[in-house]
Amino acid sequence: MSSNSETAAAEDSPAPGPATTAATDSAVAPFKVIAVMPAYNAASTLERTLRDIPSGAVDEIILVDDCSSDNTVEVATKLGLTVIRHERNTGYGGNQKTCYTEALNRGADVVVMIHPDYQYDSRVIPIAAELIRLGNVDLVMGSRIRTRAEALAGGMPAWKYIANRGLTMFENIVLGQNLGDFHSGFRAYRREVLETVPWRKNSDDFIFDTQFLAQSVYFGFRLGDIPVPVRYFAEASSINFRRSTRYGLLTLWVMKQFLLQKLHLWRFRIFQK
Ligand SMILES: Nc1nc2c(ncn2[C@@H]2O[C@H](COP(=O)(O)OP(=O)(O)O)[C@@H](O)[C@H]2O)c(=O)[nH]1
Ligand SMILES: [Mg+2]
Repeated sequence: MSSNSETAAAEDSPAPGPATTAATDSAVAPFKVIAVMPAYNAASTLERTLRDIPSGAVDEIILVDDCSSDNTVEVATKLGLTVIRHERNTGYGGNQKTCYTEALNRGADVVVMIHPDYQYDSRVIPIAAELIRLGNVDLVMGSRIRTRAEALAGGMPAWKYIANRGLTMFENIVLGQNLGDFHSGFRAYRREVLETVPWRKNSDDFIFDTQFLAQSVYFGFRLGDIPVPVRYFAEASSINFRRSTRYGLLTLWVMKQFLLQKLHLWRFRIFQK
């Protein structure tokens, strides 16, 4: 074989490596990163959350205020964010629906969701965006649980830790994944994920998050995670035992829906495009 025919064969075959997007193409293409913040009474923690975002890491920050009773809107406006205000409280899922609609309308290539309650380490935003830009994954989850000792020392209540471990293990098995934490509030998405997943059909409540992950797996997107240390303090965590229990039971229901849908035994709206 001459070296010429080897070159021709190499040109025909796809480039090696994990990326589906050619790295050279994405390196030159403009790549718009938008951070979205679903906010509810976040006035006292917003500025701290923003301060930790590395400069130049995001092109725009959209804050959606879900009819807070504090002055979240005034603080966010003063800090120069793009602010959208709900006239009535729609819930955490409803808030995210507005966040993603706005981010897509504004041309985001990657959307990073971060809570404005200063719970998640916002310094990792560019790392999550870069993993998506490189083509390694389509959706990045921030895992709050690197080790048990670290999670508990960081202030995660023991009952939350135990519930999280049980649910995450079960979800990994059902969805065929290997994520460290299925219930984190730090998430980054490739635009195509938001364009494909029918998240508008999801709940307006907290279970929106679990539905979204099950849908992402169902539609064939690649999920990955990075360690994101969290802080626990009064303003950063308001979900009580009762609400968490309801959320846990609904998570099991979403897993059941996923299995029935995958096995063609039933059809659920949230898995219909
Ligand atoms: N829209 C809306 N968001 C809420 C509500 N309660 C909490 N959130 C938001 O949901 C996110 C998670 O709530 P949080 O109390 O921090 O939960 P935890 O950290 O998991 O205990 C935060 O960004 C809150 O701003 C609510 O009633 N409505
Ligand atoms: Mg929180």
